[in-house]
Amino acid sequence: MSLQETFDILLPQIEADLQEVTRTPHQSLDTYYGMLHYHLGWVDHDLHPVLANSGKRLRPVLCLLSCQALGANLQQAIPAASAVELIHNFSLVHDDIQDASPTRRGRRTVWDIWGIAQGINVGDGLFVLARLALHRLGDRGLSLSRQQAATLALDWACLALCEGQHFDMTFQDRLDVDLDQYLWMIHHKTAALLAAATQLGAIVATDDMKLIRHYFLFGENLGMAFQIQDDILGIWGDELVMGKSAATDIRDKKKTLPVIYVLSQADDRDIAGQLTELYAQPGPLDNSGIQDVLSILDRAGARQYAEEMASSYHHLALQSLEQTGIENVAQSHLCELAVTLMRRTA
Ligand code: GRG
Repeated sequence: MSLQETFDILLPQIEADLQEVTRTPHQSLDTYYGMLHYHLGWVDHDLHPVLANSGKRLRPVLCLLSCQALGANLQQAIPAASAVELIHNFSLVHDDIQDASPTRRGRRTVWDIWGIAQGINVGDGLFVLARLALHRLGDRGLSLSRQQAATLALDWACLALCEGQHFDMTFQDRLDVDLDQYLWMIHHKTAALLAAATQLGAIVATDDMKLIRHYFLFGENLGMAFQIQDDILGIWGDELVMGKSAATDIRDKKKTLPVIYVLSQADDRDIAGQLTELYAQPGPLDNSGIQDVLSILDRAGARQYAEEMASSYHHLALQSLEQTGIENVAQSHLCELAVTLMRRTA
């Protein structure tokens, strides 16, 4: 079975469970749940059914495949798969507010349509629904100790997300962010939840701590590579494919890896100085400022540097999978998915 065929089987199951978990409990709550459903890509902003971009559903797929690779029935991991996806979507709804982003996945963001107060409330609902989704692991016959391990794994990842987001926000006002600080930030903001996704799949399937650790590290390293790739796409990605304007990360002076690389070029003070000067100006950059930054990044070889860094985390991820010693179809799909993600354009 190909990876695409596996996606075609898994995605409807993930979608059905997400719909079940976020079902409107009473007609009087149609508007509130409608906002959640809007973000999840199932209705338009008048709350009419629509087939919109719901995102890649990468985390639940990673969770289910990790469970299956360890020989368990992936149905048992569905509550965990939904939980990670809902946490991810919760964090996106709040991130859009914090970043004042008007678009996500090619559509207006929740706060842009219904306002910040409602947006916060939609995010909060998604967060609680994620935890409620996870609590259903017991209904699928999972032992109490594995349920507890799963809850802890998700909670630690949520805390890491908040910590990473905190640093990401503080970085916006700083020009002295170094590589280690950047790596710590993306580890928490992004890699922690991908690590939790694969870890949760493994926890559902086994008590073997070593194996669980290998799957955790697979998700973690993949998450690092994934975020660096996101940084690259945020600067050089295709506007239409990405669903948001190109180079917005430059306009907003985000401290992404290519930028940090140039700012930390102690041996080329000229190029670092030029970028510092542009980034020290107040407010977002205008088009000519964006072009100047792009040309500096180009001259410094910043894209190549970031691509090499993404590729080294990608190799570490594949190494973690190899160390499990497991060979089966689900395991090959995990490898293939990792390779596909490195070639993604959105
Ligand atoms: C979890 C308690 C708790 C708080 C969250 C807001 C916040 C604190 C964290 C923000 C974290 C964040 C937005 C990280 C970005 C991660 C990332 C690379 C998102 C894009 O992921 P994709 O490409 O998205 O998988 P799709 O659209 O495919 O779902």
